[in-house]
Amino acid sequence: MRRPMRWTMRVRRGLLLAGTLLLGAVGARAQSAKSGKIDPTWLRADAASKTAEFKLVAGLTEANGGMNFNGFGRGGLVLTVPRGWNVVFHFKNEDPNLPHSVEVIADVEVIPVGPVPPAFEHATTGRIEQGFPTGQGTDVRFVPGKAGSFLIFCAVPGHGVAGMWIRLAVSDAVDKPALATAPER
Ligand SMILES: [Cu+2]
Repeated sequence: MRRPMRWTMRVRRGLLLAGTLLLGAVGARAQSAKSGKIDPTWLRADAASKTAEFKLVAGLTEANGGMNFNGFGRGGLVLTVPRGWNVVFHFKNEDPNLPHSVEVIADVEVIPVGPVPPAFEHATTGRIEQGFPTGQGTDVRFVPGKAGSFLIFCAVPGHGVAGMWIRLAVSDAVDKPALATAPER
């Protein structure tokens, strides 16, 4: 009678340990999912001057090996702006490992490997192929003159294809800018 009891205890202990490890793994996943959250301070709108200012951070989190904007990739974040507003991206690269850049491009089925012409005049950080090193950035100012859906894309070769792009929606149907999450593509 003793031996089976002890065996049962051992199995129980083992199951308990496995359960604890599993719970730990689930907890870590939940935490990383939680980091993909919109911070309301990222977007500032001024209706009088029709200006939308967006804090756009490359490599904000470790998601996708740092190849993310504000922790999002593959279209998981959508900035909507009214057509004809002044759009300002306060771009900064906080990725400790990789250089990054930004340009607004047409919404295409096949994500480009590297730089393509921007969808709007001045809608680019410049240095788009080599990118900005860690801790550096620039302001991007442009006026989206046509409504539609566009991509905010990192043009450093390979980054966009790896998922480093989010969305810009230019709309005639809204009177103020907004940020929202969306399903990743
Ligand atoms: Cu990049």
